[in-house]
Amino acid sequence: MTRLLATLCALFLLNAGPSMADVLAVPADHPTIEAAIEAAQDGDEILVAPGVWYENLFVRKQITITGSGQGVTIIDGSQPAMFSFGSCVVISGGFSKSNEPVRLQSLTLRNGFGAEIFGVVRGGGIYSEFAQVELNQLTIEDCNVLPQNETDSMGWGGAICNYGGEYVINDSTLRNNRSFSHGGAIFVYGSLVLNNTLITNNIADLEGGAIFANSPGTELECLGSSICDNQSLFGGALSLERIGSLRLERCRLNGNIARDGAALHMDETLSVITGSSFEHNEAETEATVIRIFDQPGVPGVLLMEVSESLFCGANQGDWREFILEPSPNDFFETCGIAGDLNLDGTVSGEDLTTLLSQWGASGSEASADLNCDGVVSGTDLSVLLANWTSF
Ligand SMILES: [Ca+2]
Ligand SMILES: [Ca+2]
Repeated sequence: MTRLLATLCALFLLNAGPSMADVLAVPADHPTIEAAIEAAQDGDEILVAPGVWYENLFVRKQITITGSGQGVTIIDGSQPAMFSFGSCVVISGGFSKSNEPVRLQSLTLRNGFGAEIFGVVRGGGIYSEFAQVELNQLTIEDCNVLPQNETDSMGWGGAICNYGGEYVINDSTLRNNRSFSHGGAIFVYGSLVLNNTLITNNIADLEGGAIFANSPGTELECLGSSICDNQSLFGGALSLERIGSLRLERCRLNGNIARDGAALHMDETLSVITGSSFEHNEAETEATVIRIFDQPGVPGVLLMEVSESLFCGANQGDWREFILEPSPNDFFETCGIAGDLNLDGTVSGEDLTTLLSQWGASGSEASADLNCDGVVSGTDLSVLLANWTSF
C-alpha cells in the first residue's frame, strides 16, 4: 500500500512538473491565435499555420508563438475590436513566475498602429510592459503609430515599444515603420540586444529614426546588425538620452538621415564601437554624423572607445575629440564610390570578387550589401556595375 501511494505520488509530481509543455496548433486545435492563447499555460508553444491572421493579441503568459515563416504566417493588426488596442501584440510581464521570455518567431507582424495609454501611443507591432521578450526570425513591417486622439502627445516605437523589459532580437527585420515622435522602429525604456538584425526605412518624426532609448538602466547592444536608411529630425539611426551603455560591434549604420546626428544623437553615454561602419549618413545641416550633446547636470566626461571602424560622409564635427582610439580607425570627410569595397578608389575586379564571394550572405558578413536590404544579391551587383570605374 505504501509503495502504491509512493508510486501514485511520484506520478502526480511528474504530471505536475514543468516539463508538461503543450503544443497548440492553430487552426487545427483552436480556430484563432487568441483562442489558443486563452487555452495555453506557461511554457506552451502555439504553432500557427500559413495565412493572414487579422488579430490583436494580448499575452500574459510565458508562451512561444511560432509561425510557418516570415511572410508566410502574418498577423495583421489593422482591425482591432477596440480601436485604442491597435498593436499586433501586447505583452504584459509580471503574470508569470517563469524566468523564460515570451517568444515570437517565424512570423510577420504588419499594419499595427499602437496601443494608446495615457496619451502615448505605443508599439505598432508589439507593446510590452515589464516583460522579457525574445524575437527570432520575425519581420515587423508597415506599422504606423499616429495620434489616436487630439490629446495624444507622443508615439513610442513604430514597430516595438519595450517599456521596462528586456528584449533580445535575433535574425529579424524591422522595416517601413513609423512613429509620430520617438523611435521609428523601436522605443526602449529597458534593455535591448540586436543580433544579425536589419532595421531599415523607418521614420520617427522627432527623435531616433530606428531606435530611441532613454532610461538610465538601458544597456543597448547592436551585434552584427544593419541599421540603414532610417530618418528623423534628431538621430537618423539612434537617439539616446541618459542611457546606461551603448555597444556597437560589427554593426553598419548607413544611409540614415537627420537634421542633426545623422547616425547618432546622444549625450555622454559610455560607449564601445568596434568593427563597425558609418557610411553615407546625411546630416541636413552642417551638423554631424555623430552629435554628442551636453546633458545638464552630468559631468562632461565621455568614454567612447572606438576601434577598427570606418566613418565617412557629412561633417565629422567635433565629436572625435571625445573618443579614445585604441586601434586604427578610418575617418573620411566624403564616402567612396558605392561598390569600392576595398577602398582603393576604384570599382573594379577585386571589388567584384569580394561581392561574389559574399553572395547570399547577410548581417555582418555582408559588407557588399550595398543597398542595405539585408542580403548580398543581384541588386547589389547592379549598384557595383553601375559604378564600375572605366580606365
Ligand atoms: Ca576597389
Ligand atoms: Ca542587398
